Amino acid sequence: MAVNQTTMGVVKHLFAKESLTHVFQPIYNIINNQIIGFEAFIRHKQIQNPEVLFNKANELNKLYDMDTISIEMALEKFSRSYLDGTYLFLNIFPSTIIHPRFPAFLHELKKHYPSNMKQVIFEINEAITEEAILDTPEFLRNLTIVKNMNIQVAMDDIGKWGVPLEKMENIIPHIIKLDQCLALKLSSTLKNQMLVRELVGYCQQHQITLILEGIEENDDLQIAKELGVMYGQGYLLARPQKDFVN
Ligand SMILES: [Ca+2]
Repeated sequence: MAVNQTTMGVVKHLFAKESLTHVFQPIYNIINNQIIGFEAFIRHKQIQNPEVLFNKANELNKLYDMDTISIEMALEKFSRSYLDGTYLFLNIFPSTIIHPRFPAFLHELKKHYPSNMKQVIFEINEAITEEAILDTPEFLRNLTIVKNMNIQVAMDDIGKWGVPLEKMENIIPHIIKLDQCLALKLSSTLKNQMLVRELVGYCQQHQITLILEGIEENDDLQIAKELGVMYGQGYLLARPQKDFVN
């Protein structure tokens, strides 16, 4: 009993607001060099590696709690920054979206931050372990609740595990984010150039905004522009930072 209580106390503390913080990475319109938004990345004060953190949360069955605490904290900070016309990109796991408490959580968010909801974009993480969730009726039903609240939906990490075009037809995202594996050495990798060009065409046809992640070299940025990419993110443009900087 005593052991259990101690363990529970440790777990609770592990995912408490006091243990968590964020860094924010700007996302740019690469044509006019303006910031269009920021992606929030969760950081833990004791667990430095985010992957270790997510695995730990998963193992302790706390992924939903951590995901929703993270979303609320980032939005709370964003709401105090008064960044009109700028978007806040929030990572979310498919398992969070299908959680029974998720619709109520969304209503609470809307109650507290009514004027910021239209600035929120949920980035649905393409974690390979949760891929099957994307096809479930619960997922698509709760996604409709998200969209009806004027929250935009982005599909994250496209290209990392292949390009799930059939999933996009179910999800109908507003945005897709191309994984950094496509940006890396883009200027010298013909295969990736062809894929990016194809996806730019697909997005134009379906009125989806495309963002290329992981731009680190100027040559790759220039090629991305030539291929028709309008929005980008990556160390070359700006690193994640402690606050929103305009
Ligand atoms: Ca992301």
